[in-house]
Amino acid sequence: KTYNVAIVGATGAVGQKMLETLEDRNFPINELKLLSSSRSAGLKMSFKGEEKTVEEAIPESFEGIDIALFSAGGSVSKKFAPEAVKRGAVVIDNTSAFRMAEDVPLVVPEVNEEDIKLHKGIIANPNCSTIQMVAALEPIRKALGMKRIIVSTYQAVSGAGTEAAEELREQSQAFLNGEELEANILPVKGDKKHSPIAFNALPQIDVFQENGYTYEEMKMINETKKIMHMPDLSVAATCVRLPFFTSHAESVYVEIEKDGVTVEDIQNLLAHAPGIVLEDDPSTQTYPTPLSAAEKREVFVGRVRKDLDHERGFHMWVVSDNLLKGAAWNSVQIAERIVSNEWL
Ligand code: 11C
Repeated sequence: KTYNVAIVGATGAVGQKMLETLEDRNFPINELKLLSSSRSAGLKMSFKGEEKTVEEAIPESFEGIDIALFSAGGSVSKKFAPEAVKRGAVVIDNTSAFRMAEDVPLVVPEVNEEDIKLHKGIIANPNCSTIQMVAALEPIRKALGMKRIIVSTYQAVSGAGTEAAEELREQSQAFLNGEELEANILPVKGDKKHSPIAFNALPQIDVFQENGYTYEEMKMINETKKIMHMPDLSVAATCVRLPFFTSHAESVYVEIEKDGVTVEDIQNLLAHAPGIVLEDDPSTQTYPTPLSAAEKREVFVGRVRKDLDHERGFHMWVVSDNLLKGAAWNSVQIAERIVSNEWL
């Protein structure tokens, strides 16, 4: 059986990766539609050696579509996802538009695949930094229970889109030429003030909320509780943008429920968990980095240590390609599970 698939936001950083991932995975496609805003309509993209023209998204674009992957910003999803659902498509939405809505499953297949079948037309793909963290923590939670998470992130510029990546490139060149740095995009496009990212670290990802946390930090906190079905879990997050292009890295502190657990126990759980690769050997300086994880679909974990003061506390380093597992691959993975389980 084959399916009619649409990508909305096909020309964006994530949209391009969705196209590549559908091709790499040989997803059973009958017809593929590439949709975008009027600005990118007419651009050509290649799929399985064939040139395809990007079309402007309109409600009628979704006639006959079985699965629509959205990654063109929250306002586009809010406008067009209901139109797609009305026409019989299942929407996998990679924006924050519907993530916290009660009747929308928020899914990382390694954690809560079963939630997919509760969908009423829309399934939300979580924020990239949330996805890799919950994928790494799920095998630990399942075996040992979990009480608290404290996470600090080290996030790539591509998370803020292709313009942010271009800004890092231009600023880096200017910095090395001894020129003044021009900042127009980061930390947040459209916010009041901009700061250089090249050779810098910005402790702001997305806009500030009233409680002093950023929206990115609140996404990590709220989405984690929803995905893991743990409304009372303690989660704290600090999200920081760093000057590299791909992969988010995270320093994760987790407090488990069980006593007497060793570092080896945690490493064993991670080594056998789906979608996780353990790269952890201090004797050979083995640990994942943003560069080593880039262009790969898995979540990489290293630096597993026991807290020196808390018997049930563990620290670890979690790295994954933010555009793949953090976005395009997680979305395609959800589509694969829908198809294989007939959850359309
Ligand atoms: C970033 N995590 O790195 C963001 C990008 O809610 O899907 C993804 C935003 C989202 O800036």
